[in-house]
Amino acid sequence: MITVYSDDHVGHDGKAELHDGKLVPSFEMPRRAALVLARVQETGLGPVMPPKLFGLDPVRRVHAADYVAFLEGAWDAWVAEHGPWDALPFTWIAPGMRRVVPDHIDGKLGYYSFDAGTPITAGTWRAVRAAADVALTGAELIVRGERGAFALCRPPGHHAHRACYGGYCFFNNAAIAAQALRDAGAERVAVLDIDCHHGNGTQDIFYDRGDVLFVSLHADPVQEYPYFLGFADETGTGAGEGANANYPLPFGTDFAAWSEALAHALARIAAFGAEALVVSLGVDTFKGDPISRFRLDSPDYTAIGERLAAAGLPTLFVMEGGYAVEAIGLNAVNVLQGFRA
Ligand code: Q9C
Ligand code: ZN
Repeated sequence: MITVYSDDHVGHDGKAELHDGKLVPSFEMPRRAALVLARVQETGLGPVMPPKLFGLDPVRRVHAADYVAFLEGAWDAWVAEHGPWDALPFTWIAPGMRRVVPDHIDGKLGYYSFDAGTPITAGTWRAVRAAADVALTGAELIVRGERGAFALCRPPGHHAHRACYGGYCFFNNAAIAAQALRDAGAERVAVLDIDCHHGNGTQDIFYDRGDVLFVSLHADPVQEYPYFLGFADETGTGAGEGANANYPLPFGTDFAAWSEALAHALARIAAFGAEALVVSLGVDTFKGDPISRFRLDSPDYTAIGERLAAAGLPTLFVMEGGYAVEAIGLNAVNVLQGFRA
């Protein structure tokens, strides 16, 4: 299986995030992608290629133009105001307030975000652009007939909405890839999100569309981030009614229970008649993950890959979360090896 990877992520290197009332070192760090890449190379999964450059047009197919422009200029605007320390928002729009775009960068950060865990740094723009190119290059491999491809994206993307960042995500790489597959002629595309957190951004981007099915297995939002989306009664709206399926699972979920939900998810995907599958591949379902509460073990990821292969669809894997850094390479590449076997 071909892996698409760019070094351009390394400059996205947040110092800290708000966690348990403290500013702690960012869980989402450059070493994550480096270790996944190392494991790809060690295991001989297949060739590693750099992304092609697609520009921002395919990004704007799923993200608002003003949001993309904001991200491009955010670091410079922040530095001009506060100097070169990570940009973090501290206030947001609540019900009863007005949705107006502020002039000041501090207000803009709140306007375009939903949490205080997602720093913008000097290298963020370069990294988010490269991650989108990585995903788009992976999508192109699928269009050209590859049965599977791995977009080793960093930063991750599934929490990013059309015009809003958070959850360590800026551009929604999986959504950009799914849209690119549609634009290349696939009539129906499914996105299966197996990150431990609900893919709120991806769901929202496709919520009113019947051509892209979104299916997600994740920790129940009554217990876990992102808290405000990802419930089982969210089934889509308008033309998208019936094209969204959430499988919220409790803290402590092990592979047996997770696996049952996967069977339901795969049945939904089969019934939808997708021509291609995008997998939002988070491995923060691992029992050793420092911020998640599921109990999957490393060999389970191989079994997941086998199950995904059995779905029989051309499949693009897009890297999302996973914060047990020492195990991230093993767990992520186990999925890919299971798929290939
Ligand atoms: N104190 C992804 O896995 N912060 N994002 C949790 C709790 C948000 C995870 C911190 C976690 C976002 C792509
Ligand atoms: Zn996650």
